[in-house]
Amino acid sequence: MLKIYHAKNTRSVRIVWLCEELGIPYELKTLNFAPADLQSEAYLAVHPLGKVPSVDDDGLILNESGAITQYLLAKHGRGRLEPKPGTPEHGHFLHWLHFAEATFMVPLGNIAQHAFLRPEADRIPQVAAESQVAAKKMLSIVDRELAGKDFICGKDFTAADTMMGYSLHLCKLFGLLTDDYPNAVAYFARLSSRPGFQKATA
Ligand SMILES: N[C@@H](CCC(=O)N[C@@H](CS)C(=O)NCC(=O)O)C(=O)O
Repeated sequence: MLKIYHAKNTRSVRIVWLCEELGIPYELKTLNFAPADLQSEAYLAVHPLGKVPSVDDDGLILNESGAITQYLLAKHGRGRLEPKPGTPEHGHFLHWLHFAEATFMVPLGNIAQHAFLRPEADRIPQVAAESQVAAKKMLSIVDRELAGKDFICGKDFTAADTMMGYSLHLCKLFGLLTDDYPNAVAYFARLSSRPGFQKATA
């Protein structure tokens, strides 16, 4: 059975949520978000940098939330949660799936490090401040994209939403998801009411 290496409120939320949406059976390997677990010899054999998520699918070990998402869709999706590959709609879907991690998570990761995670002496306030500005700019872009839409790719919920939903979950935790972004606020309310999201963030 698929094993998911998960820590609370981390990017592994995306994978647990996707499995819930697709009905993929999985075994959760829950780690504490702390060096004792992430940097243990046993976990470094699964992820050489000691990050989450990772999955072990009958011996195939994968890291990277976007790659795991695409792998699980290809293996179990049967056309669900993505537009037909090769169509313009699929190109759009891939754009938002990857934007959620490759672009949006850059300032959000810096805010996490420089406002919360690092010991106070190691935080650089300017990095946190500049990252807030960058994250707000990205939120504006997402907000504009969502005008008149229920989900990031249109009327249908897709795996781009499980990727993006985690980024917005962090925005909410960091106090960035304000009424300045009404479409994003409504979208996140739609996403976070889904049972799969609730199970993944419990
Ligand atoms: N690009 C990777 C990023 C993975 C990542 O940075 N995960 C964070 C948790 S959200 C982590 O494990 N950080 C622990 C550390 O850097 O020590 C992905 O999308 O899976």
